[in-house]
Amino acid sequence: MEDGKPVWAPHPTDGFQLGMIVDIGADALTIEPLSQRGKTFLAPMSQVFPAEDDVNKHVDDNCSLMYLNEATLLNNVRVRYNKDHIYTYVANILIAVNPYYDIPKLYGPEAIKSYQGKSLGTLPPHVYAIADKAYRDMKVLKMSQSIIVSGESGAGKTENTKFVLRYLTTTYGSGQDIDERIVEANPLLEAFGNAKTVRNNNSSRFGKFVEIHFNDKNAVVGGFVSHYLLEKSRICMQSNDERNYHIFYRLCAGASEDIKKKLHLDSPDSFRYLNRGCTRYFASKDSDKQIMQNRKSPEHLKVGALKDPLLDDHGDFNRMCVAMKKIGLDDTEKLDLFRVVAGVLHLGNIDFEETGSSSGGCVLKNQSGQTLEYCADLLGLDQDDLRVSLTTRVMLTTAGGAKGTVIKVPLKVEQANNARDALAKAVYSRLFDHVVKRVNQCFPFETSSNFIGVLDIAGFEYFEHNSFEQFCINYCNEKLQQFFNERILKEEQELYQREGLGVNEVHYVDNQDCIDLVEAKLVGVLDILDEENRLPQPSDQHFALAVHSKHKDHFRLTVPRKSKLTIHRNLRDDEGFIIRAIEKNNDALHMSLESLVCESKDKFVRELFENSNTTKDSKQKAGKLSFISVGNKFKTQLNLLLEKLRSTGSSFIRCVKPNLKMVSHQFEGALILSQLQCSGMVSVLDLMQGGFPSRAPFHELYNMYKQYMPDKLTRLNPRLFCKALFKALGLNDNDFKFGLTRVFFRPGKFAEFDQIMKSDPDHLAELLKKVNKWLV
Ligand code: AOV
Ligand code: MG
Repeated sequence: MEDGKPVWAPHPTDGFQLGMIVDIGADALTIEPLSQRGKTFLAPMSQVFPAEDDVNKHVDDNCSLMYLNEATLLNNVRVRYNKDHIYTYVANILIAVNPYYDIPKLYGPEAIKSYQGKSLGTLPPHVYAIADKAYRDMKVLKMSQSIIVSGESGAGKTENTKFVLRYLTTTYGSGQDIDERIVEANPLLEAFGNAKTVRNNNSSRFGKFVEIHFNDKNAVVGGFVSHYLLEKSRICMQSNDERNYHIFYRLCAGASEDIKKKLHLDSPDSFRYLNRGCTRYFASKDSDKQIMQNRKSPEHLKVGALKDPLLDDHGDFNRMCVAMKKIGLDDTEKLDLFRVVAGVLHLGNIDFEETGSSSGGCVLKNQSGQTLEYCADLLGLDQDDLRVSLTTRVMLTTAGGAKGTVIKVPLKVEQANNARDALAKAVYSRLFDHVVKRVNQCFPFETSSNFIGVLDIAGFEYFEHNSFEQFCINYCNEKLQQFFNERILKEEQELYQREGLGVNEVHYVDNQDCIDLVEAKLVGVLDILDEENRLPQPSDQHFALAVHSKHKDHFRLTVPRKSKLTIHRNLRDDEGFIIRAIEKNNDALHMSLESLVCESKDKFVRELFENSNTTKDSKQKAGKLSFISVGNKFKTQLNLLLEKLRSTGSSFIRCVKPNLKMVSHQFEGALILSQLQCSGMVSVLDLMQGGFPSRAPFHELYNMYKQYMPDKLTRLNPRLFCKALFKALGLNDNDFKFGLTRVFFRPGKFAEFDQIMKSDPDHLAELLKKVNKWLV
């Protein structure tokens, strides 16, 4: 840092502020903020960064700044955001800030056209530019590509994913139905897999990898969607101010009277699965809209989620129906879906009460009779069978090692409630699987040469109480972070080596140990959890103890409070995970419930449960509650996904949420800074600052200036030509390095070079003469 120049110093809400260094201590600096002359504060040396000369200047590619650090990155992103330039590059990585409003013309047909075939960097940063790069890489390298979109809830992953899909199908489609279907599948997937949360009114509660497949002529031939981990707890219970999946409310709001009657639907308020965990709301006044937007006001807590003024369930229902039609779902199929959704709602309304008899069991409450009838009817079940399966459990006695007898054990009220909820979750998640499968049938392809896959999966989540879902999501993000490190950091290092630059080793945080802790065979958290699940009486406490005893001195684990397991990520001070994992790790239904739905009179319901691997298993064990591991299934899926990603070329989009209020034009610096840090961007900058972030292949420079060159020069090979050019320009030797195939620039130096080259043609001609002279 130079004397007398402002620096970036920490600021509690803005992230950084400009200030002057007035004193230098042993490990802290005394800073006088520019905005508050005369006042000073102390800042740790490591958190004060040099600022660019002009802090109002912004650049498309952050690497063309002189100082690459988290403060200049944040400032560049801020200046750009204020001008509606929500996209910024850091080398090839795209940062996308959610604008929370529709920026005019940003995504329109003209924008789509303009990015076609253009190299990254020739036009302003854009998600379309990344999509086009993926396409060109696929075409040129004859290799499948993936685009990894990450960021926290509400950062804009799903919206950007949709822009990529729309861009690719519009630009490189075959002009047939398929193109539109790939885009129109989204409203359907979102209806069943998205919900309103406090962080996002349209939060995806599942992860997805959407592949667009291309033929040997590089035209779109079809698509394929893989999905990961639908959040099941939401089906039966929602937190304050959150909602269940959109489809439930949309169906209640938008279905025709005829269908409503058939499905015995009423207002969402009459269903337990929709009216718990959220406060009631009926009116839809403008004043309430304001309340909803001001999420911190106490009034906000009063208006709730059932009829949300920010969501238009009726309109959304109609839009969803249009999408269903476009992707080719007929009325029967539509009704199949709606029937099961309604069945789940009625199932949730079944209530139990103690029998009062000595057996200690429970029965259905009187008023649940009608509900039971509706539910059984809609799901094609026998009323009595459903009643019995919900209130009893089949057990196998193994007295004296003799062949067991099957007995029916009555369930307590709480157990019956659990059985009901487990059934609802099983039915709904199977329904979601079906929706994905059905969507896949609408863009089939016979042969595919390559694909471009877009990954839209939730980023790291840290709540006050972190449950098994957060554990899985964060585990997934550790894996993706490792992939990112591998690709960006390792590859950068390898490039330097390949090009013979003689740059010292690049350092980055390796998180393999954290991943091992979760997924290692036998001793990893997931396997220990499975082991616990298989015990006759598994418990969260015992599980937590087992993890801690197997990893006594692991630096990422802290000593448990009761049934608490804390895994530290890097050096973040986490809230820790309170894992209620035992139940959530098990996907199996009681055997009697399982066989009940498997033998449904309703063909559609029966098919939902076809190939369910529990049936055989549970019959073998005759009544024992079988166990299907959710965690290990996810691990397997995730490892397959990573294998796939590793076999493709990759691009990264880092989405950023600008504020917690979900409003436009509000840049909360500190919040954004932490997202940039978490996404690994800051490590990338460190890497770049010490290295050569801008580079240009010799042949590109050569081609760029060939037409101006005297004959003698065109006979030179591109590398020699560049050497001559650089010599003639009198560039400082420290600012660039010649590799084997390209020239590398120190931070900010490519911009200087570019400036000279782009200056007027006469000037360029003069320079080229110099080149000529130098050669002679
Ligand atoms: P997410 O996918 O990252 O969250 P979304 O893509 O659903 O976030 O974005 C949240 C909301 O922000 C959207 O519903 C839009 O209203 C708005 N938004 C996002 N990107 C844009 C954009 N480019 N232009 C205008 N508005 C935008 V989650 O699924 O919760 O992790 O689980
Ligand atoms: Mg999403």
